[in-house]
Amino acid sequence: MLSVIDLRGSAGERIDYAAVVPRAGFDVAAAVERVLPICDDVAARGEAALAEYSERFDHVVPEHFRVPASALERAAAELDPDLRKAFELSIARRRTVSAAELGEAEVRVEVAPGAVVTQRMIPVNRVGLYVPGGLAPLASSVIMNVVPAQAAGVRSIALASPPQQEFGGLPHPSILAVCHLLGVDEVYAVGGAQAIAMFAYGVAGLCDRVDLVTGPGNIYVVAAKRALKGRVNIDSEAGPTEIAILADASANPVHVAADLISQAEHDPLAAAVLVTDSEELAEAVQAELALQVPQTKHSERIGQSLSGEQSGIVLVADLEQGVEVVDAYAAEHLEIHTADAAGVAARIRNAGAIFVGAWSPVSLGDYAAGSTHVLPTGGCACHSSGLNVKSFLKAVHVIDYSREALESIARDVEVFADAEDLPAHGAAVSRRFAT
Ligand code: HSO
Ligand code: ZN
Repeated sequence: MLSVIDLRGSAGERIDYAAVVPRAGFDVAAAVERVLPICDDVAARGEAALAEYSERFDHVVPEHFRVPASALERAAAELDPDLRKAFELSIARRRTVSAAELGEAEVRVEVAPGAVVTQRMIPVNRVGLYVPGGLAPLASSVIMNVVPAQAAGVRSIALASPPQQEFGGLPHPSILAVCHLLGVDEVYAVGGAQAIAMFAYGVAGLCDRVDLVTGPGNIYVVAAKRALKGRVNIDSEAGPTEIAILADASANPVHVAADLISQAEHDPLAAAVLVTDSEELAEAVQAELALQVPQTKHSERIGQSLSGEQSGIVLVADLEQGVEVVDAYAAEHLEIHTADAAGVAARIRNAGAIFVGAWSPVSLGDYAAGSTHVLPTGGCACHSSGLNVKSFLKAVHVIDYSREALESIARDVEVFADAEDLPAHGAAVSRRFAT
């Protein structure tokens, strides 16, 4: 079911593994062209434009774009008790980890007597969180967006999710229920690029503009985030989900196959990549996939994902080469199923999140580990982080020097400024001490 790429002959060679390992085409640039007119239209015509795009893309226009408080309360009241318990567990664990991520609010350094630089972490004022509707209603994404924002101390939180025809133009009730559990009452039944534009520009009489937009979405959502970056800040661009598994002969093929399938379930474009030095494991996983895929509900899109060019098995000579390959690939999710899983995991530099050993599947991280599931895809893990408390904080340096502290380095500043041919910079210091 998975295609095989054999790299065993090229161990030790200098090859660009990132170009060899398959990856889905995700042409954000082309999508930007398509969403720009939508964004401009929302900026110009506000709610009228939202209604038009809602009709066109979601096939329903909500009675109110702002979800009424009563709908949030009702959704929470009607929650199945077991599901409520699962939500609460997920929230509690993500909160515990978020509190630890927060770190010091201030770092104060006296670099010389009377020369103080303090770094203050200040939350952004207002954020817009996007939660996709798509193939599955991702209530868990509400938790992953909201909890770190709250832990960071963000004062104003707005959330948007597409209106659903079958729920009378409201977002999915499980999304509304989680909002209520988390105390988020500013919720919009707005989806797609138009939701991102609403956040970036604001819509008169409906929604104030935000400073930062976060959350995953389809290619149009990602394109709108890219197009409007600068006007607002964004978290990383999240494309189709990816799982890479680095495994040796000690791995259990039943687990490996189940985990590949789990992320393939998201999207026909999802990527599932197994990197292994064991041909026997590779064969056993193929056999397991053939067994497990037909048994699962969404076997059609899973089959598309696994047989797509973005998925495959990469055979490597040894774990050394395996680490190089997964590092170059920089997967959104990386599972390590090797005899010394923790040791191998410690050597990985590029992955959105690393899942260590047989008992830490990606699905655990998707819902309840305490970690985030909003993670960089498409190789962005080599420069970006998953959504976390720091995503919602700005580092502000506060500079506080005494007269003596400035005077003692005035000449250095002046010399430096002269070298850049910016003498007025130097004068701004030296004038203070001119006699
Ligand atoms: N694996 C997805 C997140 C998710 N899974 C939500 C289930 N629900 C991207 O990290
Ligand atoms: Zn998932």
